[in-house]
Amino acid sequence: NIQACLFDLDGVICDTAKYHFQAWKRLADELGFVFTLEDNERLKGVSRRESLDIVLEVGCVVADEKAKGRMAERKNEWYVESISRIGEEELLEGVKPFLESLRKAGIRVALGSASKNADLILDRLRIKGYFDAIIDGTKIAKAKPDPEVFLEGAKAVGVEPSRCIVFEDAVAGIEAAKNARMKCVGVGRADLLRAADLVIPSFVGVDLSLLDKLA
Ligand code: G16
Ligand code: MG
Repeated sequence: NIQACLFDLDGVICDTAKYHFQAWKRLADELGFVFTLEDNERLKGVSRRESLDIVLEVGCVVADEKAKGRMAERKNEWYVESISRIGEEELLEGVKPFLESLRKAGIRVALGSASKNADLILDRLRIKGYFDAIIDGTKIAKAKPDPEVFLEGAKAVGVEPSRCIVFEDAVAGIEAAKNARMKCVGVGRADLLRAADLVIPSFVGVDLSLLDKLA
């Protein structure tokens, strides 16, 4: 039986990708090159520093470590500025009712995100209380597809990996779940998320019966 649900943040609970995009685009504008929404797709689930390397590669910009550190910091300041203003309305549809039903059923809930701003985002979305554990970029060393973030989540809520379901929108995240020997539900397009055990387009109408399908 499933005893815990582990959630990715960006693309599963909230569409923070658009705010990451705005901030990276602002950096690209300053550096004098074009950064598109399509380029931004490559940054999903990727850590801040790795994202910066991809952004600089798009613009063919070469920079030393010190300059890169400053760029990543400025991007983050702009990003934090925008997410500090978000509210409950940014929660993706169906997420809150599903979190509520998990709570009522006594299923443990954890976050497994690459973001170092996860705490702030959950706060702004007013859903922090639904999480028994928050494992984010401040607590892990190895990025997805490494299973670390989800294994730590399972450990934090005291549940065996085989009794956990991961909800993910990124291919690397699904791989991370598989590497952790957990069940995985892809959230998004079935053609892109083939490696998941099951794919849902969104959480609209999703209830506890989903857990039985994967048990
Ligand atoms: C998220 C986003 C990534 C972002 C990363 C780090 O991952 O998908 O685009 O680069 O967090 O974010 P921050 O700069 O806030 O530390 P996830 O795992 O929640 O999908
Ligand atoms: Mg994601």
